[in-house]
Amino acid sequence: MARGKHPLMKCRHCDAKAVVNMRQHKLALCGPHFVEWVHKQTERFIEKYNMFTRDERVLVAVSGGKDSLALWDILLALGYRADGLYIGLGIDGGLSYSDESHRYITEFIEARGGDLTLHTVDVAGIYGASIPDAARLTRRGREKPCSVCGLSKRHIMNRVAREHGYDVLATGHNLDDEAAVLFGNAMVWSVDYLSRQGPVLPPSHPGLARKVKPLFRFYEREMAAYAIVRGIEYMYDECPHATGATTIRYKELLNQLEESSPGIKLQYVLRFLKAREQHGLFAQVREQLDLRTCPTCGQPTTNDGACSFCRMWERVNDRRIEQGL
Ligand code: Q46
Ligand code: ZN
Ligand code: ZN
Repeated sequence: MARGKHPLMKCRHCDAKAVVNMRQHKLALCGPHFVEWVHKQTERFIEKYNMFTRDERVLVAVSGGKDSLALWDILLALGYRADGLYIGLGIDGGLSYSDESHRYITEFIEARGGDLTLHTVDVAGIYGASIPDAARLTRRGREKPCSVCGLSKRHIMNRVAREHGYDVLATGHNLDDEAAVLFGNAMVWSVDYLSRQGPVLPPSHPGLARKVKPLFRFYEREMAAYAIVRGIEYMYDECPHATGATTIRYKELLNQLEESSPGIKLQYVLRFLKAREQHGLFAQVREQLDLRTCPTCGQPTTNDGACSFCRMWERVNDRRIEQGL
């Protein structure tokens, strides 16, 4: 777990051996001090970016991976009112990827006495087809089911948060995710995304939850270390459809830069956010975004008429009927 050439590096705060060495912070810590540091930092980020308060109800989107389970664990440890949401996508990959993911979440809950609230949405059970099947039935899934998947996850998260009255929807995106997405958006100057990407996304419609990413300043390897130190068992494998994704290539590229310039990924994201805030970058784009309300589901859309989610599932169900499925 410790990185680099100093296997016997000591913790900055005690005599114990460090389990993690964060070069970008010039900080090496033992297990207990690292956990304490992660908790304090998360609390600081939640306050600094006005993410949520202890009175608000938080819905954490959990996938069974290290980041989302670490996030849930941290929020519970800090005393926030955090419940979980698991979306069963119906993805197979050797042994069923989705079933395995669900198993890790169930174990996480059992390890904490079983007294946690988890909302589970089974996509096939509710909408009539799993994500890979829906992708196959529409032209969207010609190569990968990711666009069908992303669209559906966004919609379901909004829906569950609204139906159950959550103020906030929290996801486990870490710094590596944020930097890679920022890099991708900046590569093609996707001003629309660049105007919105950040640790807090205010609701665009009444009744929708605020979206927050409390872990966005932690490196991916820090979250892996946190999960291990805390004894959180998590789904190690990526979704089988993630392989070859552009984001993964960007992550590798950014890691090469990080190797020679520790901290560059963090600066890249933080300075972007600062420049946008201080100089009003992309503010006009944000104002011009013409959001309407989908007449079918009531969620925001840039479409005239039904949103992309409703259109897509209507097509899936038409095909299912045509094909007698
Ligand atoms: S979008 Fe694509 Fe992910 Fe959905 S199909 Fe798998 S890789 S899970 S973040
Ligand atoms: Zn220590
Ligand atoms: Zn809709």
